[in-house]
Amino acid sequence: MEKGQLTPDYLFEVSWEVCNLVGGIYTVLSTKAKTLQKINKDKNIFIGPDLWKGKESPYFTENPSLLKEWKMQASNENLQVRVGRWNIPGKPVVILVDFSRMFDVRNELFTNMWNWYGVDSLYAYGDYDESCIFSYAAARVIESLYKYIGGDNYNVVAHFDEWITGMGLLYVKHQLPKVATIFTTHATSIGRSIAGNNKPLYDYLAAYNGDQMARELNMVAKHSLEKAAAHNADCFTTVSDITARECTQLLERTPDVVTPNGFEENFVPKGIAYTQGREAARAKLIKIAASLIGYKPSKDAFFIATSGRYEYKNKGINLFIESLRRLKEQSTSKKEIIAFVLVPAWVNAAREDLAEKMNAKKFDHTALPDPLITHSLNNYNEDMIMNQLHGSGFKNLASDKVKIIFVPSYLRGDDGIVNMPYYNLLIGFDATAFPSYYEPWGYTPLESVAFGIPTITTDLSGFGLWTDSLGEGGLEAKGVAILHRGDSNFDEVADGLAMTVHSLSVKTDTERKAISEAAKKTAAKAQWKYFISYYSQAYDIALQKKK
Ligand code: 1S3
Repeated sequence: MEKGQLTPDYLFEVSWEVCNLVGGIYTVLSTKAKTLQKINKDKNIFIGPDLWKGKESPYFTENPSLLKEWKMQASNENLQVRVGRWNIPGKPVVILVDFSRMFDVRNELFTNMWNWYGVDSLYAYGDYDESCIFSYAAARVIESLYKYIGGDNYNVVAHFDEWITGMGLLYVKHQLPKVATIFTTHATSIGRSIAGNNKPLYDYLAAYNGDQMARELNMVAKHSLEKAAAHNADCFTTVSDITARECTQLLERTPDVVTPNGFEENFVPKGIAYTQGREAARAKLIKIAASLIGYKPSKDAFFIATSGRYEYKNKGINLFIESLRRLKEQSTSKKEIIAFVLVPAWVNAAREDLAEKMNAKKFDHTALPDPLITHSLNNYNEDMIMNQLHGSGFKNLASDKVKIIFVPSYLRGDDGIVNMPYYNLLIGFDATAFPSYYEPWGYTPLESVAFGIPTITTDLSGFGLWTDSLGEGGLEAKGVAILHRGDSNFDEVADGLAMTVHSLSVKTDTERKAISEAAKKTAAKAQWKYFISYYSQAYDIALQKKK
């Protein structure tokens, strides 16, 4: 720590993804927690939504004696909270707030936000109301706790992640002017929307006006909230340089610090546990493939995956499938490639015919009628991934050298087919690919290399650019292959990806192990014990403003 640097006595962090596994922000918070816990102990408090409303949650262990007195006060203030610990390394204190009975504050809250900060909620839709009420409830929790602990006597930091929690930040700023506020955006909502709507985000970035684009793309409410939070925070941060440029242009405030996302090595098994984990995962991959396709893949089949939130174009899911189609049609290699698309979609249920086959004692050599997917979907005919798989002619015939399997369920260990959490399955792959078009950081490739699985990503992802910044060397040196992606080179990237997958698939076991070690070394440089210093900087910047 630098001399004179201010540190928080109390640190509150508010996110929709506290004890709620939705996407990358969950990974940021849940891996960072252990390092923060070492520094701030139980004065580091996460606040998230109580989506289980009093019922048991797999992520949370309630502890009635934690903050017992305060809870009584909170209940008198009509705050419905549970206090306990998050079931992750570091076991940080968590307050879950049930905001479901607070919706009647909506009109007054939105009016205040307009009057105080010019946040325009008039044309809001979708998840906006729920997000804002949650963040308001979380801010009320901070207000109540602040008064309870005598917050005026301490350095108190309230940290808010993503536009979802923007109103919480603005409320705290208004009610508790001595609290140092931090706003971290993990994307700009308007940048993501420009990218997702097939408009060129990068070549024309300097010409976009965020407010005008928000009107054009019907994003005014989210954008105006995000912009107000960014402008009013004592410290504004984002997760990569590429997103920082977007913030400068579209939100018209340059982040004070870039806080890249780290990882925690203790999520990765070591030694024999690693080998056993990899074998178990591989056995599961083989079983799923064999049961769908009706024959056992060769022992040295090459398993590759993409994964993440269902953002079809931005996450490069379309590009992944297209590159495999090209490989299927062009490759003369004898190597069998089995690709998995691990992207949660609108799942109805685990397929019974598949579950039955997987559990049967004797292997049945017939392919299932649909050997492309593991769960039934509510919208099979409209699903973009399914449509692309069909349109690309994937049939998963025994004779096809490239096969592809869509696993549309969240992998939490209870999906009925995989029945393993994501990390337990990830460890069994030979490679992963995340050819994103829009990716502020990109945890999926970082997680992959942390598990020693080489990955392919693009120079439009924060993680890809960070890997580039580590110096010379590509896949062999870093375990990460970076494809150059721009606004208009889809075709070239699809070919590049197909070639990289091919070249990885024909590596010898020794070569593969060397790349796997290189991957782990890259991941080791992205541990929180290094990256936490960027957060310390952010806390300091915010607290200095309160002096
Ligand atoms: C965002 O989640 P996403 O998948 O919507 O935040 C993640 C954590 O900072 C980041 O890794 C990802 O690129 C962003 O897109």
